[in-house]
Amino acid sequence: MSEENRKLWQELGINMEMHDQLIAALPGMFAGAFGKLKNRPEGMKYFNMVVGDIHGIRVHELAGKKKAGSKVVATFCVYVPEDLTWAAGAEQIGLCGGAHFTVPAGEEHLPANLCPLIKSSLGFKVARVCPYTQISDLIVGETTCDGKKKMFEILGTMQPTYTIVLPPAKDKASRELFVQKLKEYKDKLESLTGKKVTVEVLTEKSRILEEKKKALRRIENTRKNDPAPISGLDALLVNQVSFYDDPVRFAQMTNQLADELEQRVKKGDGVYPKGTPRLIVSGTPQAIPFWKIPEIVEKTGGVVVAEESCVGTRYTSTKAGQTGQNLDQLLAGIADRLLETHCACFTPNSERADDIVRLFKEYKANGVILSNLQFCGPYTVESKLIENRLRKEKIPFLRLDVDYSAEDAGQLKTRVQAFLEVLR
Ligand code: BJ8
Repeated sequence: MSEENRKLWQELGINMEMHDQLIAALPGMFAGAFGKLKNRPEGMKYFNMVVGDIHGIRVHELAGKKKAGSKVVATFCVYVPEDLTWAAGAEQIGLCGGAHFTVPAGEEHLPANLCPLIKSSLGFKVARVCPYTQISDLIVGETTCDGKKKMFEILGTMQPTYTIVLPPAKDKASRELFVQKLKEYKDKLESLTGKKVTVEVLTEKSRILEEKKKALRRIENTRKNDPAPISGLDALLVNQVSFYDDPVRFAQMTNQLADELEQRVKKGDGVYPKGTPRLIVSGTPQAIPFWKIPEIVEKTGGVVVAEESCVGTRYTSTKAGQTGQNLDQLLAGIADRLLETHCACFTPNSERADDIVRLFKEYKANGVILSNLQFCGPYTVESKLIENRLRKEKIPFLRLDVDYSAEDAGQLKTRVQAFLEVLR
């Protein structure tokens, strides 16, 4: 651990004692999930390095940008448009919220019977163990679910926080409301950075965002092949890094990985033998360092080939690269793009079931794992409708309600093992 890192963390007000415990635990967690993977692509070295130095290089980079006059905006949801944030002259990073480590700190302010993602997210601030939270000038929340929107009120008492109000539906009136809310967010950003969003810059940033998404789609496309050229664990890691890495460098490194995977596909080279049961994982996001589901699946003889999740296709499938004659048109285009993100916070949300069925077919999958975080109202309740649809389509599925703690791992493993037996 370099002295520069420690100096920066101290300057950011990190609780060094707790942070040391977190940093000490991460290599073991990473090795536990990724250590035994065979035939990992060379291109994964970059992503390993980024995660291996998760609180180092990138935090220094952001600190340098702040010194040069930029601002840092931190988010928890794909409904906060990166291109708009970038166009106002700020950096945008997605905060993790995937660690059990910070759940107890979150529970100091939140009920225990709440989704672990919400508790973990607030816990990072309460425990002061996340340099990304500490370095951010503004945390931008959204009203996707009740737990989150109330959590942002508490977070707002600890750090400057702004909440984008989302409509609960996708109809015309909801769209108009959302466009209005995006305009208000643009104004907020402009007052934060002192820079005006222009048509030219927003168009360019939207193009950069589409380049990043395109690179991720290339990786996804290779996973449609049997044998899969990359494990579900590695593919998830790439998606997780996409939320906090520099977008241009990320696209470049992801395209390099995609070149390698496309070569593998040509040669029929895979990470697991041809015929390994192929699974789609669908449900709540798998934020870093939550690797539990693909880890269990791939250690019990299956392979995850796609994620119907915001850390996955729900994010990558919405096309950026918006164009328009004026800012109103561009913002309307961004609203349309985001409203194609089929999160369970919307009603109705039948498109999500369509997406799962489509992915099952496109990725030549054998089954679907419906993986929802415990106490997540929107996803666990919507699960019933998804299950009905999958039964109708005769698609085998397994529903798992999961927690961040290691306690349910044994039971989950037994259930996944039994499911894979049925698929075989
Ligand atoms: S667009 S999925 S990133 S809201 S799991 S906190 S819903 S109780 S994370 Fe999400 Fe945006 Fe939707 Fe995607 Fe609430 Fe459920 Fe917890 Fe959730």
